[in-house]
Amino acid sequence: MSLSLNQIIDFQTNGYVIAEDVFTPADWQPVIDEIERIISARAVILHAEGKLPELHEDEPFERRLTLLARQCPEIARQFDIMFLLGPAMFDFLRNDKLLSVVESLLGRELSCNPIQHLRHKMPWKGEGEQPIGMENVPWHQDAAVTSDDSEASEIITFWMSLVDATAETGCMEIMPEVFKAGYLEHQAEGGTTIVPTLLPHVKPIKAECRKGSIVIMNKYTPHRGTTNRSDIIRWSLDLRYHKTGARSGRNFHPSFVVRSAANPDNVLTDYNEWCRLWKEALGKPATQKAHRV
Ligand SMILES: O=C(O)CCC(=O)C(=O)O
Repeated sequence: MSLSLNQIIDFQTNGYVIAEDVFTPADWQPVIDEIERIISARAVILHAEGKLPELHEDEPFERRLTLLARQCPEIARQFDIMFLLGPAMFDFLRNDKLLSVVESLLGRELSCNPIQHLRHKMPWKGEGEQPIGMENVPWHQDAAVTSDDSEASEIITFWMSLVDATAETGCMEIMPEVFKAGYLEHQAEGGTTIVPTLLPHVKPIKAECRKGSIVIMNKYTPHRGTTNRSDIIRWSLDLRYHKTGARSGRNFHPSFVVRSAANPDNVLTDYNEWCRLWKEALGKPATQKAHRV
């Protein structure tokens, strides 16, 4: 599914667009099944080690990890794409519907950017309840998590939720049009975030969307995560793509070609090679900063 001309114009005007209902449940299910298998496998090991008393085997995808992590936070550690390296996730990074949307904005020569995450934002009822897992990501531009040698690269963020993303489950908040100001200085204090005195006085929008939709953002669009006040996990993916040949902003992690009209043989379809590239990159000592600050 390509974006419509109006959606492309909205993206160019506002620095974001929400493409609703791109995916059907069938597109997600292999990824969800894979995540569930990984959770079960970790749970069995931690249970055998005596670290996880209750397995909660009958709980659904939207709830089980919270119940397990409350007993044993270790189960949710390094629960991200580059550590899990699942074949269904590799397939999803190359999903045809997704790539057609990406192509609408970036053209025919596409690479998957290594800055990509699977997130499990756990419910938090507020003061009085111990939060588990990921904190809210504060106001930032994604350019701040790329190296400055990639300034000229268009690196576009494709954020999608595996459950409905609402104000209650913790959808993204976005500042429209601000991308035109370019890079705003960030600070490390408080988690890579725009220097508070530089934060634009712009009313943010709540990027609520149904499961199966994509929130697409320019790399200079300020956005932040919000608290999940529901009783389900807000599972989401944030993927990035860039034009093949452009700098990725993380040259020490692997980019790979996902679509090419000019050189179709360069498209990486080999799952084992993808795993090898990540393992090799993560096996090296970290010598460069991942964030600009
Ligand atoms: O998923 C979230 O809550 C934050 C994600 C985010 O900030 C990003 O994708 O850049």
